[in-house]
Amino acid sequence: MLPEVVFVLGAPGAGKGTQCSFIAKEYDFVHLSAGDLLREERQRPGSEYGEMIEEKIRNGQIVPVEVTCSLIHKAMMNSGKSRFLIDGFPRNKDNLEGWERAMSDKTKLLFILFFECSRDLCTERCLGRGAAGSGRSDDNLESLQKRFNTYLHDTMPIIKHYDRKGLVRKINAEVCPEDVFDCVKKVFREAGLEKRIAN
Ligand code: UP5
Ligand code: MG
Repeated sequence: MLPEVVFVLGAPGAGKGTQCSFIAKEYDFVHLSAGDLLREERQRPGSEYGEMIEEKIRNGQIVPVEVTCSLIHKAMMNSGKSRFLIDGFPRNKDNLEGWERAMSDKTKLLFILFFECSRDLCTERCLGRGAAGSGRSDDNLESLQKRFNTYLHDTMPIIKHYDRKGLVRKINAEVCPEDVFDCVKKVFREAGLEKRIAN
């Protein structure tokens, strides 16, 4: 059986990471955040990509797919599991085409979870997280403006591409995390994905 993948998309701060943690606790899915994998690679001593990744992240630009896709692939293989939430990827045409070249034959894409949240609310959340000490070099107003431009110009077309294929499951992310998760559970139920059996 091919490994199964759900892509998780939405604006910066929409709550992708928060919801993926909830899902991974209750369902048999491994949460792989492309952003977290890139931040780890940036910190890895001897990484040839560290500086490039930091530069891209601070400027809200997208890292070339060869780097991101190979980190995702490696994390999938190392997990030994077969169901994955891929959080924050694919974000542009380069990501999409790179994934299709390298991974689409090796995986089954189930659907796209799309968290919809206004720019103002997302900005407030990310700035709040920055003020609370996230340590993220992109949780500041200047980087957030760039992240949003990239999201609107590069990522929205990818979401539309999947929507035309009937794969997008849109969720209102403007309510409290528990209420967002109720909608996520409904999507999983409708897709026939059961909760992990407690043991
Ligand atoms: N929060 C969450 N849900 C809430 C709710 N319902 N109500 C109130 N508050 C809520 O949440 C953000 C904050 O909001 C938290 O404080 C949370 O408690 C609160 P989070 O769950 O972290 O949201 P998320 O959507 O994951 O936000 P994140 O900032 O991680 O989104 P981005 O998409 O901007 O960040 P990511 O880490 O994916 O990418 C960062 C950068 O990496 C990109 O800009 C890019 O430069 C690079 N990148 C690539 O180049 N390629 C990739 O494939 C991926 C990333
Ligand atoms: Mg995140």
